[in-house]
Parts: sequence; structure tokens; C-alpha cells
Amino acid sequence: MTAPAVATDSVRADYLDRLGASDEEGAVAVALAALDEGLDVEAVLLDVVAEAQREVGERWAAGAWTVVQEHVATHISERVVSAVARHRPPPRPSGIGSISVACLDGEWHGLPARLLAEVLARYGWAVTFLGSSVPAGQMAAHLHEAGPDVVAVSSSLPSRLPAARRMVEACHASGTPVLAGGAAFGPDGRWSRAVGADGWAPDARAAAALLAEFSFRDDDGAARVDDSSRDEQTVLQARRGELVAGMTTALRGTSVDEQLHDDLGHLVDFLAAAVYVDDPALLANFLRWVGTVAVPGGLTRDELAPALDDLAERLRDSPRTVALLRSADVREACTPEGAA
Ligand code: B12
Repeated sequence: MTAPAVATDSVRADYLDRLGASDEEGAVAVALAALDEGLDVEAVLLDVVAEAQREVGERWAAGAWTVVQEHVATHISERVVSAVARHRPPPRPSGIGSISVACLDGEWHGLPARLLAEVLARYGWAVTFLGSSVPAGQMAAHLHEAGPDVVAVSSSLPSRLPAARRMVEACHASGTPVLAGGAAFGPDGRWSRAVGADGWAPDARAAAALLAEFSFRDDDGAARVDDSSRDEQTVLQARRGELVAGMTTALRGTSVDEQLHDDLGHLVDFLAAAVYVDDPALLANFLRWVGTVAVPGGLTRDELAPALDDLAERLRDSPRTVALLRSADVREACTPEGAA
């Protein structure tokens, strides 16, 4: 095989420039030229578009790009994925199998799932892309009609993990195995086991390799979440509004900053997900991430420990939640060194 005439790094840099300039036509031209110069579709999708999108996220989190710039860039990347698919259509399904790709309920990061779908089609899978935020009930109806061999569920936010369990149960009810992926399931995929998924892969290339062997885990695919975790997570979700209001007052008195309100809502969601999978690391990762984000008006690193104290006080009837809030990993993540 001859090496492509273009280097991925320079294509990615050009592509990011075009995103930064809100130049859709230019971004499409960069991607199609890279294909014509020998970069394969998978490389353009994963090493250019996906990597550029990660950088977009870093720029937003660092306060260098506004939400609008991020939205425009993402819209352009979606158009680029379509243009790439039109320019180099996938082969006919090879008979290797059929797979439905969907995001968890409440998960609006549809682009990662779309990239996975495009890549799997290149490996001969008959792919049905169901898009963002698919409720478990809708998935059950889809499985009844379409009967794919496998379901791939994608999620970027760990706070959506309770929805993963419902999705896995809906799939298992019809005997369909579930492959999980996306940042929500943890860097090593450990939370995919907690919700009962049959397999996990870190990226689209690894997903294709795993599916080719169909070598899912040889455990029983049973969820590891117990009733007590489930109960306390339900309490947290039910009391979300009251907990957010209480923390807002404790931290900033009568302030009504919308960003703070959103961030405290995410804090409760991530706490609920951490309780659900019984792993303080999930909450600690979120707290470290908050410590690096510079969105105006948002929750600051200094406010993390008082916010957790306020939660522990209000949630004293939920022993698992309180133990998690007081765990060393979580407390350390609130300190400047821990959050660095
Ligand atoms: C674009 C974007 C959005 C868009 C999404 C639009 C769309 N159509 O996708 C919108 C505006 C909706 C959005 C909203 C939010 N976002 Co956002 N978003 C992003 C951004 C910049 C890019 C996403 C992307 O396309 N990534 C590129 C993909 C390809 O990478 P990937 O996820 O690693 O995917 C690969 C693998 O994970 C794997 N994979 C993915 N799915 C699957 C499935 C299976 C089965 C397998 C095997 C593999 C697999 O294959 C992919 C390709 O190899 C990311 C930054 C980032 N690092 O991703 C932030 C990011 C994910 N968002 C973030 C946040 C905080 C939010 C909001 C909470 C912001 C807010 N305050 O409202 C909301 C939440 C909305 C919701 N409930 O879903 C944070 C999450 C941080 C955290 N601690 O979890 C990030 C990381 C930004 C950051 N740097 O802080 N976002």
C-alpha cells in the first residue's frame, strides 16, 4: 500500500482553521482533498474530524471559544461527515451482520455515534443509525421491527449512565447484545460492566475489530448495579431541583446565575450516576473537569467543597451517597492539586 501524499496532522490543522473561520465550504474542501490525496475515509473521520472536535471541546472549556462557535463548528463537522460519505459511499453490506447505533436517552452528543456508524459501514456492517437521545422504549419497538444482530450504544456524559441500564435491559429482553462506547463509560470502559453491557470498545476502529470477532465478554451480561444504589440514585433525581436551589443559596445567596444553576444540576446528575455505579471516581473525574473549565458565571473550584458539604447535609438519610461525597478521592478532586 502506498503512503498517502498528505500528513494527517497538517490536514487536521487546516481543518481546524476552517472550523475557526466558520467556513463550511472550506472544511468540506479540506476533507475531500485529503481523500483524493490518499487518506482513507476512516482516517479523515477519526483522525481529522473526531480529533478536531475534541480540540473544539477543549477550546470551549478553556473559555477560548463561545458556545456559538462550538455549535457552528459541530454543525460544519456534521456536514463534512455527510460530504465524505457521499464522496466515498460505503460498500454494500457484506453479510457480516446488522447493527443499530443509538445514543442513550438524554444524550445529545450524536456526532460520535454517527462517526461510529460511518466507520462500521466501511467494514461491511448493515448499519441503522438511530441518532441522539433514544429512549429505551423506542429502542424496544425498533428491535421488534428491525431485529439487528447487535446494538451499539453511545454516550459522552457519565451522568447518562442510569439511562444505559434501561437501554441494556430493553435490548436484553429481545436477546440482543449491547456494545457500549463513548467517554461516558469511563476511560477503560469500567462503567459499561456496571450497567450490564456485553462489550465495550474505546473507539470506532477497536469497535470494528471487536465486532468482527464477535468476542463479547464471556460473563453473563448481568448488571452490577444493586437495589440500594438504584434507590439512592432515584432519590437524588427526584430531589434534583431542591438540591440545586439549596446549593445555590449556600454558595451565592440570592444569585440567579443560569450557568451556576446548570452546573449544579450537572453536579447532582454526576453524583447520581456515581452512586448508581458505586464508584467515587466518576464524581471525582467530574470535579476535576469542573476545576479546569472557565465558562463565565459557572461553578468554580473553590465552590466545590462547600457544595459537597451542603449536599451531604441535605442527603444525610442516604448513607451510600454521603459516604461517596466524603470519600478521599472525591475530596482530593476538590483541591487545586487534585483538580490539576
Ligand atoms: C459537539 C459537542 C456538543 C454538542 C453535540 C452535538 C452533536 N451533534 O454531537 C452539544 C452542543 C449538543 C453539546 C452539549 C453538551 N456538552 Co458537549 N461536547 C461537544 C464536543 C465539543 C464534541 C463531541 C464530539 O463530536 N467528539 C468527537 C468524538 C468522535 O469523540 P468521542 O466521543 O471520543 O467518540 C469516539 C469514541 O468515544 C467512540 N465511541 C463513541 N460512541 C461509541 C459507541 C460505541 C458502541 C463504541 C464501541 C465506541 C464509541 O468512537 C468515537 C470515534 O472513534 C465534546 C468534546 C469532546 N472531547 O468530545 C464536548 C463535551 C463532550 N461536552 C461537554 C459538556 C459539558 C456538554 C454539556 C453538558 C454542556 C452544557 N453545559 O450544556 C451539554 C450536554 C448535552 C447532553 N445532555 O448531551 C463536555 C463533557 C465533560 C464531562 N465531564 O463529561 C465535553 C467533553 C467538552 C469539554 N471539553 O469539557 N456538546
